[in-house]
Amino acid sequence: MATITGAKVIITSPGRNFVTLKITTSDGVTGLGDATLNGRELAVAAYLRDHLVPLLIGRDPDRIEDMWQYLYKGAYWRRGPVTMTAIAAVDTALWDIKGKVAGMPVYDLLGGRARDGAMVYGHASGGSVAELLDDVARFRDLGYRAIRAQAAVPGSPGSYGVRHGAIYEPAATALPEEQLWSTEDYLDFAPSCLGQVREKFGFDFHLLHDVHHRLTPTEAGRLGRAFEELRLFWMEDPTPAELQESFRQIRRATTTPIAVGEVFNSIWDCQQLITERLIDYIRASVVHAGGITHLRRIFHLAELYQVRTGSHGATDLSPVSLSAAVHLDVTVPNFGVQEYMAHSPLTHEVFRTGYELRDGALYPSSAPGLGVELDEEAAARFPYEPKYLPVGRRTDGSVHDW
Ligand code: KDG
Ligand code: MG
Repeated sequence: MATITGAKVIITSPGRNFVTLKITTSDGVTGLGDATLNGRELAVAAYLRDHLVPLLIGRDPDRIEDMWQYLYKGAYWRRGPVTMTAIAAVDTALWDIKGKVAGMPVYDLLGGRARDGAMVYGHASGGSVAELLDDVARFRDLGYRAIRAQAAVPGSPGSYGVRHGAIYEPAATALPEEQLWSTEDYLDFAPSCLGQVREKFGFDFHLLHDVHHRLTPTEAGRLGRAFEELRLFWMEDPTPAELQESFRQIRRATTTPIAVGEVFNSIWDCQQLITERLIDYIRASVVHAGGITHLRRIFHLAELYQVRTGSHGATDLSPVSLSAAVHLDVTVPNFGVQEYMAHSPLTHEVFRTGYELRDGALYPSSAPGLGVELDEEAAARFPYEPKYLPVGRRTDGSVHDW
């Protein structure tokens, strides 16, 4: 029986911070797991180094489900983003190892592909509606079949999702930047902004929009109704989702499909949303929702209720996460869409990936395991840099959901 002989936490910042766990077995096989929690990276690194790595040494890397249960139930303190991201890193690395030992890509270990590739959505944005329209045109020319559209709300410098330069990276400052936000201005602006996208480009592509948790259920219902004639693929994170029952109110108000889940870390965060069909898409991720083992459980629960998947895939999820997501995406019957923001060339100096983007879809590598390698020498050239996500403030100065 092979055993785990080493587990190393690698922190690197090639364009942005990433935490990666690399597990090595007595047979010399290695596996990678993403452990990046944007703006709170070192908490997960310490959880891994100080509390999980000592538990891994000498264990059987084959027993993935048992390892998951051991780390989850064995902690006594359950759930939470730090714990679940750390467990995810171990879980993902063990799937990678199992695939390499079996000589199979992870999608084959998961039962094989239900589709060849996973449709992705790209992020079009603009400092104005005119800029947004140009960006939507660019994504259409690139072959994307699904496009998220965000534009700066006049008078709200804290508008979510507007790219400055080639890469959108909200965790950009050494201390949190405070950004002003007006819900009233946004509610006036968003329907007309997306309306202009449909007016110019029509309905032959999927249009998505991220509200980024900024509304109340009443406001979200009103916005969803205003979006109805635009036939969105989804309205994402209309409200903060701690209060799962509040989605009943949004549901009653509108038929615009709803997607939620990027900040969820366990099945308990979405159990009610799924079983009462209060959402249409579950957006939890491999890295923040306990790894492939736990995300698969969430996706299977969702399948029973005709809720489809739409995993989070911003650039703060490393190429290891993205690869794991695509392996899972191509296997689940209830796949919806995969978020995709290309990582920067600097990030790819450290992470060598095998997935490919073609015709608006990501195709997983057929290499054994996850098909991602981390160049440790390159990683060492990019030391950690403290970076925080912004904090939102209303125009009266009080803190709002960013
Ligand atoms: O770290 C925070 C980002 O991952 C988040 O703001 C991105 O909302 C996001 C999205 O839909 O990708
Ligand atoms: Mg989002």
